[in-house]
Amino acid sequence: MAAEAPRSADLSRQIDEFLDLIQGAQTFLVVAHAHPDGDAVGSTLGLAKILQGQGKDVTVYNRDPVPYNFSFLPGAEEWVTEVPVNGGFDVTVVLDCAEASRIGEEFPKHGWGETIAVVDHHKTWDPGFADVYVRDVEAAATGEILFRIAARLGPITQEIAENLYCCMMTDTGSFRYSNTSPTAFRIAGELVAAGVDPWKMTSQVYENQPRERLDLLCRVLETLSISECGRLAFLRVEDEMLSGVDSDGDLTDGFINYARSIRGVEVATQLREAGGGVWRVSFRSRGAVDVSALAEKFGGGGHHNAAGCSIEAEPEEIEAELARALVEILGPA
Ligand SMILES: [Mn+2]
Repeated sequence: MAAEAPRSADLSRQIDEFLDLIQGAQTFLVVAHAHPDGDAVGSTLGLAKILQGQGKDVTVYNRDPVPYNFSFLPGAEEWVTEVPVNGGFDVTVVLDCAEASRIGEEFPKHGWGETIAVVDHHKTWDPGFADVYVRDVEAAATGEILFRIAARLGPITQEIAENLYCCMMTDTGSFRYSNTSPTAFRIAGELVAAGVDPWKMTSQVYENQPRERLDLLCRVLETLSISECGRLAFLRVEDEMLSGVDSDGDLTDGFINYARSIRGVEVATQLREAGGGVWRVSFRSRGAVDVSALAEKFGGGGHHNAAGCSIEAEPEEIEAELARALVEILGPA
């Protein structure tokens, strides 16, 4: 397996430090952000397989269950959604986020392990959270960084490859977004060479939808509104729409892309009821606008093209406030 050359001396040093940490430890807790997406699930299960291949004991935890379309991934059956009580872990590895708040309220201030390590590609991070960081904001996915780590440890098994391919495929929007770099294609190629069947991955992740998802999409698309200037689109997901819909995971994942796909729209936002008058707000931009900066204004964060935050207010107020903030960023039409 040809290892992808390190992007920078700094990344290489961070990976060395992470590998040293692994060698000296035996029991691991692996966790990613709540509401896990394909990169969070694939990197969690991929790292578990990498560590197990080194003879380590691994507990795979997330506050939320594995979404239905990722449950085929190798190792998904080991995923637990309860904080292990008598863990006593040597190391907790936090993936695809670099802040305690994104893991969920249950995550104790100092983690469960002696040491916390972060592997992440988000811009937003908390420098006081972990002991060891492997951060590369140029990486298309957290799975891309894990590929570099795995390649240092030995051959990439099919089980590792399927999980890391899931990371690459989902975080690049099936190799369509602007983060689809030559490196992303090269790594995806290595993973296919290691045994990944691209059609199997596509069909499990994207063409395995319950009928209820399309029914829900119809209801959510009815809420579509576009600002006067035509550059902002809003979608809303209300609890009521979800009543009677029974599924593991978020059936609304990806709906926001329909709003962004409208000609002239620069930023799409989706409001989702999160209980207690709080709305979880997601942003997707076409590229001109850095929505992570926008999300940070409201206490959230993310990437240039995809970010989110939570706001407590009436949905109409939130939409009006976001429209004002966005027009300020975008300038006059
Ligand atoms: Mn990611």
